[in-house]
Amino acid sequence: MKLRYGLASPYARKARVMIIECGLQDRVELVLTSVWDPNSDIAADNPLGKVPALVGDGGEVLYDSPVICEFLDSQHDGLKLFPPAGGARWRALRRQALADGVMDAALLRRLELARPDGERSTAWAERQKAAVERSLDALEEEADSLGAEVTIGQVAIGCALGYLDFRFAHEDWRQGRPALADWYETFADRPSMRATAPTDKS
Ligand SMILES: N[C@@H](CCC(=O)N[C@@H](CS)C(=O)NCC(=O)O)C(=O)O
Repeated sequence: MKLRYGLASPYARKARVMIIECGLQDRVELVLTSVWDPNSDIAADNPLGKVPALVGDGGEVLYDSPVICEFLDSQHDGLKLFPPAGGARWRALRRQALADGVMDAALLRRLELARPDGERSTAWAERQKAAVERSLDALEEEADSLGAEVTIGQVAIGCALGYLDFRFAHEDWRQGRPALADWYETFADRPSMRATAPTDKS
């Protein structure tokens, strides 16, 4: 299998963390892909033009990080990061959705702020910022229950917080959120997280 990824992408980071957590390093080749390069061939694998995309040995392609992550979890016999059923499963999926939404809003805000004068909407950027702030507050509320397990929920939350540190370091999300900050300090120290820290350098 081949994972097409970007070094700065928090969505691709989820898949890279899963590969390590699931012990699949020998089965997945990492293929660095620049989606912003006008000559990028990513659309040949993912018509949406996005990373991550997972190309199977038979050529079948999976995309969108939740799909890729659940597929990777199906490829090992260890402890599952997608709980199989019941409340634990829905909690993990909801947490993943919340964290992916933080990534979406943070990325939209960043792209909006990078627009030239006259094309930029401050109101739109502020709307995205407010969504991130509310979501972080919600995560702070449940932070005490995050430490008990490692599921796709924690993986996605860790990648979302890592992205905020990477792109919005000047706006410290830890301020007023001590429980979330404590949880993240421990989670970010996992080998899977340390091995996948985002960077603009290739
Ligand atoms: N919902 C997708 C989002 C993936 C995504 O937006 N990836 C970004 C990189 S961080 C991308 O490839 N953007 C290229 C584009 O939007 O054209 C997922 O979870 O995989």
